[in-house]
Amino acid sequence: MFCYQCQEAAKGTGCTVAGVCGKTEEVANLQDLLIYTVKGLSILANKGRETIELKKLDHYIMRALFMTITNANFDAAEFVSTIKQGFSLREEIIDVLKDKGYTLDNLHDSAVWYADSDKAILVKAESMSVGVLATENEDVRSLRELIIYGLKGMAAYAYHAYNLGKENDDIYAYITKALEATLDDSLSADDLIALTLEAGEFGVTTMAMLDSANTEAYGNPEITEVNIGVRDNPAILISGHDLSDLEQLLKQTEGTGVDVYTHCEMLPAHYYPAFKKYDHFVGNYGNAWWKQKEEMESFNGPVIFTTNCIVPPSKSYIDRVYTTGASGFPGCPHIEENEDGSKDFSEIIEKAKNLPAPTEIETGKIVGGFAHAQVLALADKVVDAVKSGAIKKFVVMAGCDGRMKSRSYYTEFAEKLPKDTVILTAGCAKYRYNKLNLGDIGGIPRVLDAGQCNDSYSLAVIALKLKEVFDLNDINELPIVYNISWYEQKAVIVLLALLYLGVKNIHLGPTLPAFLSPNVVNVLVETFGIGGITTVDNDIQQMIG
Ligand code: SF4
Ligand code: SF3
Repeated sequence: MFCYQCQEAAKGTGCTVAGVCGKTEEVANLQDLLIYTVKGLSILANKGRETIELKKLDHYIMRALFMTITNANFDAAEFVSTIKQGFSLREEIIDVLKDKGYTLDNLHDSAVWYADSDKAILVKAESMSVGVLATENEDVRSLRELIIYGLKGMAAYAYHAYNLGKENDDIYAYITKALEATLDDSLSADDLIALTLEAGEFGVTTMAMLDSANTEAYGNPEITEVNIGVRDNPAILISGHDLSDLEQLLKQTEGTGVDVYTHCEMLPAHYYPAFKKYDHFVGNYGNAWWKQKEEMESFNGPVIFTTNCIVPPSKSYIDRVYTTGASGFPGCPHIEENEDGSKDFSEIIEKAKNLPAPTEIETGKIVGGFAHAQVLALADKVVDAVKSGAIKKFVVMAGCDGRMKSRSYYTEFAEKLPKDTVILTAGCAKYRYNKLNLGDIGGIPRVLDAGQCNDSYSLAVIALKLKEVFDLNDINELPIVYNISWYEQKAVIVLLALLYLGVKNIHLGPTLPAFLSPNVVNVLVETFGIGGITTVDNDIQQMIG
């Protein structure tokens, strides 16, 4: 195996024996083979995109990409079965293409390879020709993987929007175009860079689509105090990013005596008006994903993962872990979706009834809900605070959290920021500083949480609006600096989206991606002023002055 897609890649270069994330060699290889298979399917899709119906295939590709995101799915059997599903879809599309008179000679191996048994699939998965290292030139490999990781993030966000009834064929067309391009040896580095920027453009489109899917279904997030304590009822903990799963769980638990709590990236669900009507939607339990072992242990009730980030569960609670959507873990029941998108969570609810209430690990409240509509409703106040000098700078600290000790940098950074600065955040990165009590500036909290990582889109909308209000030509003239932390591939699409919007001088930490070769880093530095982080004092001096 060779995997270097996340921030915790072994030795800062790549995992080669087993994943630091807990992914086995077998699963890593199968993920590569699934990506290889969807590249082949993309070649076929691109041939007929203008003339044939591709919805089923596009949905398959979207879910397959999402399954390979760090910490989403650890289930080898699910990857084997998804690859086999790819074979059937391939046969279907080949038949349709042939019927329409397309010639299908000399297809790339990714579009024709076949294995007639699970064992043969595993043998193919081990082959070096399907993995990341199949591309020998490290710069080409770097750019290809940067694009693929961006596509994984894009697919994840598109999947959530799709679950709420929104999709966009242009996004699917870009995904298959880009996947095929990652096999094309005739493309130059410049071609691949152009394709990377296009990923950013479609990243913005996808996040905007998800934003409208979420807000049209559940209303605009509003300032909300979220309880972080517990009640004395049995309960279910829901984690991940999928709001439609949460809605279904809330409806099905209503009146059962079972409470529902959010974990990690599901916290922002509390900010949506539509979920406030559920009295049994009690609060948020715990912190970012990497603390889940201790927190899920003390939660006592069933846990449902709707997406990443799963940490391989301990024996003490694995029998109460469930997955759904693109997530999976061997031995944990997977709640399948019915044809109409509905899911039956009754098994989990029954299980909860027989388990003790959560053990209290903290008490109090945290405040969030500062997505674009809420911040723009406060625009006058914000603009006045900037004009009067009460707010000197906004610091975007969105992104992911992770288990590396060096991430204490972000807590210290937040603590040491001058009192006339406001942190704009989104994603699980917030858990490094959202319970610090950093105060407010004239009633505006110093930490404004827009929501999940995809709600980084909200931060971009806010920046663009401020640019308009202050009558500036360039988004970079705003008093906003970016100190973003990343972990997995959703952060890659968020970063590419910000670059597409013209944001410069983003600091990215706690380390730069292992998948960026030195030459690709140079391009990002020269073109976009991207930099890493140093020490808290240095960086505050440099970013805030
Ligand atoms: Fe390693 Fe990250 Fe890949 Fe897991 S996802 S195998 S930790 S690089
Ligand atoms: Fe966190 Fe996994 Fe990225 Fe959605 S939950 S931000 S790491």
